[in-house]
Amino acid sequence: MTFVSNSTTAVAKPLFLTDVVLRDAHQSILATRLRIDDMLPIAPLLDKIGFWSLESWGGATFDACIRYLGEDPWDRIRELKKAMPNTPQQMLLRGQNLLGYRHYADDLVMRFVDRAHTNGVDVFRIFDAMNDVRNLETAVKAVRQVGGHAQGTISYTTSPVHTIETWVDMAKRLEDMGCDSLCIKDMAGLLKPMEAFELISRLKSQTQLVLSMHCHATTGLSTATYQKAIEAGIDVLDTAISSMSQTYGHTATETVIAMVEDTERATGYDMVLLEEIAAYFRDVRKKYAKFEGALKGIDSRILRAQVPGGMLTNMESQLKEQGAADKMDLVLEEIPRVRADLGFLPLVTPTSQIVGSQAVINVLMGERYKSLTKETEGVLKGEYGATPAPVDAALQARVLQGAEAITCRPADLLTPELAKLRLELADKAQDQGIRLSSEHDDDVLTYALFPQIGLQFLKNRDDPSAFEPKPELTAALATNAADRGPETYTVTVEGQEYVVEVATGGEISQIQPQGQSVHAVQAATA
Ligand code: PYR
Repeated sequence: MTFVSNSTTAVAKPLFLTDVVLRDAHQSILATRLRIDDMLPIAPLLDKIGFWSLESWGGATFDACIRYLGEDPWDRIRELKKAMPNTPQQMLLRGQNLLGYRHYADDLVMRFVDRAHTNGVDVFRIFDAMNDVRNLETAVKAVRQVGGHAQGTISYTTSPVHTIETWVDMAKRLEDMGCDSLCIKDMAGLLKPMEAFELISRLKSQTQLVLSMHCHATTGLSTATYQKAIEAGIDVLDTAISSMSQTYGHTATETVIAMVEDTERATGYDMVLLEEIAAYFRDVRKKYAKFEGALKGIDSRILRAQVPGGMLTNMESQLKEQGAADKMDLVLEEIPRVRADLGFLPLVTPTSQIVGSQAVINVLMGERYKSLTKETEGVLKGEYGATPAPVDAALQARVLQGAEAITCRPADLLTPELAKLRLELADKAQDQGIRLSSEHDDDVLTYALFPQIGLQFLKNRDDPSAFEPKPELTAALATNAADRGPETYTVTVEGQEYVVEVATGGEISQIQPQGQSVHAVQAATA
């Protein structure tokens, strides 16, 4: 039976999905630790589904690759693209912040986008943590220039100064800028079903943009919100394969497929293949158990604190390190206060870290703003762009000390930096004996985004011992396996008895004719 949706918009096309398992799902659930070795075996199946796109690069994965995994992020996107030629590869780009935490000059943004596209990125989801659309201009221009798909983004938040008009106005400006599509990015999972219906209906009637939506599941709202988004005519939804879904992550891919089955929005995706993919990640996930967050179901604190889930877990560990885990409730009360003083900015990288750290400092010092971080000062000076509402005037005056705040697009004040960085890295490479890759600018961009960690990575990239060890089975499974140890069997082939040793992983580690040494067998078969 086919159901017709009660949408206000005439929609007669399938719902499309972007699966985020290779980027945001493991960023949210496994502290960004998923390695390329655990992605490639399943890539051919992922490539068969027909996803609108697969989010596989960007966000925090670049940082995690060079800081923890010893993996070249540029190699990663090349490998992924090669393994999934039929599916657009999508990245999350932090506008003028690229994949780092400060604004970069325009020439660096242009070159970064160019290299990302050449290496395999097709769809660029571009956001700005302040929702200052001027900070998206260069990246959007660069994506259009290289022939990629530029997806502008609304970093969804709630505050007294944010209304539906705010979002519709922002969407129109992104459309005028030349974006090919628009994403409503709900990083904290705050968007309620009826609000989503209203917002999407308005965006559909007032823009021509293809609409995509990204909701985190942390508050438990995401699946209901997706249902209303579908009814309002959303084109694309972000989901994660079921075994890597929910908690700090996203609504499951299979759930949404089932929601629209037998309706005019049916996806046509193959559930049997998806079950195979889910089974694969169910096993892979076990290896990364030590990176799992504590959350089992829904974190209702987020409905009150209005912060992304990742920010809460970061703050919990920050407080634990300071021996102040009991101060969490005070910090949760402090965050909205700091956010209001900083002009109700959305909380997403890097503003979530800026507001979170300042709130922790305020609570630990027992006095609000006794000490200001460099980044809080940066927001007050206008270094990150325009805040949604004016910042606290007294605090701003204290930081500016008579100087003028920045009101232009901050990157207009930055001089080109690529040529200088090329020379700087070449010098350092020569001094420190660092071997640079043949795609020299990929290394330059790694160094530009992360001067210390990037240089360390380039120095050590051939030495796995300089990074986290590859995850193996979970401790419990590994103990069981280790208890068993390798198994030894005696088999008889054509009258000759052979001793076969089978390692815990199932590989045959030794075969020797009864009574001979392994050494002798190797010599005999060489
Ligand atoms: C990031 O910038 O990494 C996010 O996931 C928002």
